[in-house]
Amino acid sequence: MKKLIEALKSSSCTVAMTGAGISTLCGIPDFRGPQGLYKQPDAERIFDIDWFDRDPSIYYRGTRELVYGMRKFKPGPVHLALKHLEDLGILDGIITQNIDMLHQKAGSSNVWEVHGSGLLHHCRRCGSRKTFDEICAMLDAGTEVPRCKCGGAYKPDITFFGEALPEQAFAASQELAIRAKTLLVLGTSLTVYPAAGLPRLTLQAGGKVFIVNGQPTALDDLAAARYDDLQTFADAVLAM
Ligand code: CNA
Repeated sequence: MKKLIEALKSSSCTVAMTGAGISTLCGIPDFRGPQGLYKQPDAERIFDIDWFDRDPSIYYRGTRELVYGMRKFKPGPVHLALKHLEDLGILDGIITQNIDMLHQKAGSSNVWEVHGSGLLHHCRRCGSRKTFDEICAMLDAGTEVPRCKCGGAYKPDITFFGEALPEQAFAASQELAIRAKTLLVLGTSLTVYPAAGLPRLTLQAGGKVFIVNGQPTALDDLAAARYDDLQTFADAVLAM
């Protein structure tokens, strides 16, 4: 990790782009890793907007633990390492594909959620709004699918497959990726577009990309360096 740590010390603008892999260290399964959700049959339907509109119970059954059990998860070593980099004045921002809100729980301040989060839910029929806690209360009371008075199902403001990304978060992420002299790509398979295209913006603008991921990614050949182990990355950063 020496090359990466040296780059962090000398970089004038550093940005992290994170994926589900960093939260496996907190006990939250990812999609495509060795123990990922996609090993289960029909898992691809859980975050699919067409399936949600057809049968929202697929989403609510599939995410009891992942989204609504999230209250029990705590930030892991990579979340803490990124907060540490911010405290050192080294990290300018975080682009996350994660929906678990753990960067905010770790205390990081400039976090852009390119796939949204479950903090708010909206009715698919009339657009009325409920908070995460209100939806949790409905689920805790035994509701299978939280519904609005109008009968529509509440959907989290998480970007499902088939939906557009939140405009403001994506625009801010593009800007950060272009400004970054060093982009840390952490725990993502880089397969979900358009977010997966962000590191190419850094490269095109002359910045360097460092990848830490347990499995190969399509960008490995263009990276300044790549490493497998997120825990080793976190340990090296926390020792700075
Ligand atoms: P992904 O496609 O599941 O990829 C995760 C990557 O992380 C895989 O390539 C793994 O090999 C790697 N990985 C997992 N654990 C480790 C580890 N301990 N050390 C090193 N590498 C590891 O997930 P992406 O984030 O790339 O895909 C984007 C999706 C996943 C987004 O839309 C997310 O919303 C969605 N997701 C988020 C969460 C979460 O918020 N925690 C959980 C599951 C899925």
